[in-house]
Amino acid sequence: MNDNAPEQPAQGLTPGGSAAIARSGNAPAGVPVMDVDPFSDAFLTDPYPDHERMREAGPVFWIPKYAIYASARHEQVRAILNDHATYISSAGVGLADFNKETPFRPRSLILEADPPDHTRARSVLARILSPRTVMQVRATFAAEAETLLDRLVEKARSEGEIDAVKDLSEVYPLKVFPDAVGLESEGREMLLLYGNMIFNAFGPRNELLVRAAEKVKPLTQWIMDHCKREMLRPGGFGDMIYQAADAGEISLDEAPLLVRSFLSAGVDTTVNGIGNALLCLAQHPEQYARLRADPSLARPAFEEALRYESAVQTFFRTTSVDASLSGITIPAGSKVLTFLAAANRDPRQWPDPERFDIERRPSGHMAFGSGIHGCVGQVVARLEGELILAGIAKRVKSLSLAGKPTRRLNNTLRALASLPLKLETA
Ligand code: OVM
Repeated sequence: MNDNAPEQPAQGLTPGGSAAIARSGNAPAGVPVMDVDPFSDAFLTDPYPDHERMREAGPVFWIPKYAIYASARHEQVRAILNDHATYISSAGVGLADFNKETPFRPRSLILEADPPDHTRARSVLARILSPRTVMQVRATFAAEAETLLDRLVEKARSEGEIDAVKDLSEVYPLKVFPDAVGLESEGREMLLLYGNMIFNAFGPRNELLVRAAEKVKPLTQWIMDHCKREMLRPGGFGDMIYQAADAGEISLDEAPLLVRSFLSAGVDTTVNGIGNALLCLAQHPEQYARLRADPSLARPAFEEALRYESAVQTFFRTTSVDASLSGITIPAGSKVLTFLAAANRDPRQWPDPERFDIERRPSGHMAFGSGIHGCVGQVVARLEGELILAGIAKRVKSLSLAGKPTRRLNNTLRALASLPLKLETA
């Protein structure tokens, strides 16, 4: 594709498009039916009671409103994500079926691809985001966390409270990750708007998506402009993709689209991972006290927050063949919705799942997905989470809500608009 051309928003971003209407809502025989809209404001505001109903409905169930199969249990979500040949990604990992409608943007070479295409892209990004390379940015990420948190402690002292979203969870990832990618500072707030748009675009064409998509043209133009080699600092993660193209691992046309994956997936996810972790700690003071007493719990605390309030709540797959899951037949070409966040509170998997326990060590949680598409940036995400939580634990005796947190509803992300916090500093 011509990477100078603006991405085509296609027909995909206006309400009442063909997809949802064309499908039939007739329930397949023998499959439990859940009359639920997982993309409604009510569901997104508090998904957990519905998650429980969905897990109890059965291992696999049917959602008539969208004519899709779904699973909310850990065992089945894990099984789906680990059978990438049956449950494919190249037909899109949102509600839209790329075999039936044009994707709203050129498809991601890693997210919306299957082997063998996926494998090449994945190995380039996996090397750039490997523990070894990420180690090289650790000191910089740590210094930025220290500087920002010192400033916020001052702000909390002089103003009495901070907004942990506007002052912290949106600030830190927007600084350190794009810096590491090698993006200029100017205009970075575009990344948050773009993230909000693409994560809404995995859902239906509801009001959330329509509103987020109003700015789709200038946003995609800005993003694609900044994926060009000359816009990226030599030696950064973005430039490393172009070096992989120089080495012949990927083509030069593919490089900007892989940079786009960094800019798509690398900010809004960690913004909300960190924001949600701070909310969890503010709501569980006894857990914060344990972190305060032992800041080396920052990493397991962040992990437990990912399980308990997963930033990415859902992803879809599409069956490539007639599939059989827990005795239920899912015909070829079906969209299957995996409720990652519901799997993360499945009592079949986790003892006392509704308890936020920073010493739980919840290995096997689905917040980063699982299988060949499992989050390729999880080393970076964990680093950011750890550094922020450890930096707070060292400075702040206790934290508490200074007001009611507000949500930013998104079809895929569990996101906060504001989180007023009082910080008691030593
Ligand atoms: C991508 C992409 C976009 C959104 C999310 C994501 C969680 C990847 O463009 O590759 O992974």
